[in-house]
Amino acid sequence: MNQVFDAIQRSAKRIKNAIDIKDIGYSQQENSSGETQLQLDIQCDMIIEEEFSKVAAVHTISSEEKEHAEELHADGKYFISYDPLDGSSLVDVNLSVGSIFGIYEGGFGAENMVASCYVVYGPRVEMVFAQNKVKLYLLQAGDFEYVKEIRLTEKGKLNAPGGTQQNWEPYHKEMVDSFFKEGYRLRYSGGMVPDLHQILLKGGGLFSYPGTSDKPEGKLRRLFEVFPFAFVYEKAGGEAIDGKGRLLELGYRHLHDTSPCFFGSKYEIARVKEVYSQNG
Ligand code: FDP
Ligand code: ZN
Repeated sequence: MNQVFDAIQRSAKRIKNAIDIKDIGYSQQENSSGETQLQLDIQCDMIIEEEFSKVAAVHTISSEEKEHAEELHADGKYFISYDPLDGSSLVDVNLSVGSIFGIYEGGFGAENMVASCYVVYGPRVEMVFAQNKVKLYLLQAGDFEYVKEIRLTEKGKLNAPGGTQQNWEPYHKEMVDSFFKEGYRLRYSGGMVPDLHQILLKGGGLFSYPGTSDKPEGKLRRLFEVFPFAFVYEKAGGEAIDGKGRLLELGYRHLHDTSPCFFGSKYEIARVKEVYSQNG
């Protein structure tokens, strides 16, 4: 696992660099010197693939950017799903973006998950690694330094409701409003990584991305986004559900399957369960 962790750290530093130096607006076009440039998310995908290729313990990787999984080392034990640059459209407006990693042993699937990790590229680069505990690291002078353990409180103050409101179910809207009526504050940047990171570090709250009339299975991808964050939230003392049951008890049929998802502290998730068991 240490080698996997090291490979993620190396990837994160290279991705940070790629974000910093990337020419804006030249994606898949010729740049001023006549060479074709790669889209930033593709470039980040290649960086991660390159770093995991060096780790013999990694059996297979699956990227949000690619349709199929790719075997790297037949004798390895880890299967890693990753979203190389989540929220990549936010780079253009200089908001935070992130990389997400789900680490499985013996095969993909929530039941095989043994660790997960994400990196936030914001004013600072931070990494959160969840195994038995959830630990925060900060990139400082070229290295990731341990900062602290992250624990969620029982009840938070932030509400991050995803999805197009126009397509929300009426009971979902009522539930979201009920939190605002209780004094919760809206925090939603449109980047899953910084939005969930904020709730974790500010003690708690609710991030929701429900099934909607146009997308009954939600938008966020199980293997690349939902399972890794569900693992982080549970290990930090919170909960992660699809409306009724634990996200980490969901299976998947295709690598790119999505799921409605709710991440939060215990108090908020109890309300989601109450509302969704009566309606969903
Ligand atoms: P994006 O499509 O910009 O990569 O990965 C999906 C995601 O971003 C998440 O980061 C984010 O939480 C969500 O989409 C935002 O979706 P909406 O714009 O529908 O709120
Ligand atoms: Zn994503």
